[in-house]
Order: sequence, then structure tokens, then C-alpha cells
Amino acid sequence: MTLPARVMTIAGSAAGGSAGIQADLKTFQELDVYGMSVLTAIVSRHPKTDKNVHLQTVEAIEAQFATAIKQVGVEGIKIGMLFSEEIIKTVSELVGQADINYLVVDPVMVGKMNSKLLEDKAIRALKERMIPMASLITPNVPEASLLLDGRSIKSVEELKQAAVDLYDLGCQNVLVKGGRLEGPAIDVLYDGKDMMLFEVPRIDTVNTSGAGCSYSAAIAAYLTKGYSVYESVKRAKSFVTTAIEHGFSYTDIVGPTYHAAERKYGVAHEVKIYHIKQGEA
Ligand code: PXL
Repeated sequence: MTLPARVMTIAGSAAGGSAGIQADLKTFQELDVYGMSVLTAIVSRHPKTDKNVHLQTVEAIEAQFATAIKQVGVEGIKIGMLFSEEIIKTVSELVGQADINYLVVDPVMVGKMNSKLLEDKAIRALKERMIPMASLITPNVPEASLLLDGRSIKSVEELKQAAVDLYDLGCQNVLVKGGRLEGPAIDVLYDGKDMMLFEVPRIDTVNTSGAGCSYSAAIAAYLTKGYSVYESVKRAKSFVTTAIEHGFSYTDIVGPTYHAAERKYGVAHEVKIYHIKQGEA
């Protein structure tokens, strides 16, 4: 038997199951990679105290990492919510020691329900310590904007420029996700030379909780399975678009994407690709 590729997510827990670690592990399972997790925080609002972010200690983070490495070993890592400078420092040191092929960094900052998932003062540490280690970073528009000192990003042209400028932070590839702009959902991939645009139609739904987490988890899964960056993004975009197409909610609260959708119903929307060669952007 060929053993499945081993992928770890280092991220927060979202108890409702739509985002964070839960979305990542569901995605890993759907894409047939062996998933492991290191929890950095538990994001769940206490009904009486209103406290929403319950951080794990550095010791607990180090223990989880060491256990997963010892019991299993790891080939690819996906990073989600890190919250504090202290956690960023810990995680960057752990990842630096690991012998991995791929590191996908999703620079998670604010959740769909407006929960703060990264302290303002930790943005600098994320830029200086974590992003330069990344094979790929996957910011959405608000995250790209914050990483670029508050720059406004309102068009595909500005999305492309953001990808070029974010590349200068030292990562190998940048995927800026334009899902929050108007019109079709267009993402821009930049590798320091060429640019690719990935486009799908806008889907009319509010149930997109965890879409960003699932997208970057799917990219990490495909990369670790051996696909190229381009092919991994294309397949992951298809996976998450189909999951969004079949999103649902059990309550009147914004609901999850449906991770099993592509397997059960097939691809919902073809991903259109536009290749912009160096110098044409
Ligand atoms: O979708 C961003 C996100 C990431 N990680 C955790 C979250 C959320 C959104 O709520 O809770 C743990």
C-alpha cells in the first residue's frame, strides 16, 4: 500500500466545524492526505463572558508538534490562525526545524463574524518571521491590504499589483484571493515571474464560512501529493468553489461550505485560467 501524504495544519479551532482546524482536517480527508493538527487557539464565544479567543500555551503548541512529528512525520504544513507574536515566534521556530517540502501560510487576520484572529501588533512578526518561509501565501483582499500597510484593493488590476508587491516579502509564491471584490471570483497567482488568473462565476450564497481555510488546506494537500503550485491552486479552487456552491446552514447563522460536495456531485464550475507572461502584467 502506498501511504497517503502527511499534511499538518497549525491553526485555531472553530468549534462550529466550518473553519479553522476543522475545515482543514475535513479538506485533508476529502483529498486523501493524512491530516494532523497543532491547535494554536480555540475560537468560541463564551455566552456569559463573551471571551472568544482562548489561546494555547507555547508548551501545548510545542507538545502537539513534537507528538505529530514523532508518531507520524510531516511532508507539508499549512498555517492558519496564529494570533500573537509569541505564537508566531514559536511556530516559525518549529517549522524551521521540520524537514518539509511545502509550507502554505494563510495570513488569517479577521474571521467572518468579525472575530479578531491576529493581534495588530503581531502583523509585523507574521511578515518578518512567517511569510519569508512560505512556499505560498494565500491572503484575501482585507489581509493583502493590511500586509501592504492599508492599501486599498478594489479592482483586478490592484489585485495583480498587490500580488507583485507581496512577493517582495520573501515568499516563493503569492495567491491573492479576489472573492471579496465584485463580479466573478478571480484569484491572482504570482511566482516572481509569471502571473496566472483563476476565475469562477460568483456564487450567490452567504454560507461561505471557512472557505478561505478550506482553499488553502486544499492547496497544501495537493502540493504535498506532488502537484505543481499552478495545478494545486487550480484543483483547490475547483474544490472550494464546489464546496461553496453546495454550502448550507443548520441555523440562521452563516453556515459552512460543503467539503464532500465535489466528491458527491462533481465539479460545479470550471475554473478559467488566464496566463500573463512576464512583462505583460
Ligand atoms: O475563516 C478564518 C478562521 C480561521 N481560523 C479560525 C476561525 C476562523 C473564522 O472564524 O475561527 C479558528
